[in-house]
Amino acid sequence: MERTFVAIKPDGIQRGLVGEVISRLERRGLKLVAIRLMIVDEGLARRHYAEHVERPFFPSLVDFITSGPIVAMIWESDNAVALARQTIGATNPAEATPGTIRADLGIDTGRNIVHGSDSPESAEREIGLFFEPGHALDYVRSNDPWLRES
Ligand code: D4T
Repeated sequence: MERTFVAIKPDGIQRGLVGEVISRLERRGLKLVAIRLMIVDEGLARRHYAEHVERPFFPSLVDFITSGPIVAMIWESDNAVALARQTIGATNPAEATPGTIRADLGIDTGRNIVHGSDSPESAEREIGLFFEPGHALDYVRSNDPWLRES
């Protein structure tokens, strides 16, 4: 089993898309194991987006992610990182595949609704930034045999 970090960004909260985003990941078959409504402060924003520190869009990215509440989540499944990224879609909603969250619900890269870790290593790092150790729950979901053959 793999875990990935997904966050609904401030635009997703303000546009009332929390249920829609969670519903799409749930219906795909991923299992929600941790969730937190929170404000991201500047320090956390800078750590989360550290790889982009030299990019021209970095200041606006930090301003945006700190501009209102986000929903931080950990989702679990086989290949959770890849499955979540596929369900979320390409960074630019205008280039994302129809049927993905970003294509169906957005139009602009700077307001792309949701974040998903891009590798298992990133997921581990980001989960560590947003959650205390042991915060994620280990529980059995009764529909698992209907989602996975073994
Ligand atoms: P996140 O990290 O939000 O899941 O996005 P991606 O993994 O799909 O894309 P990314 O790391 O390349 O970009 C992070 C974040 O920066 C915003 N962004 C990106 C932006 O505002 N302008 C840009 O030109 C790019 C490339 C959107 C997502």
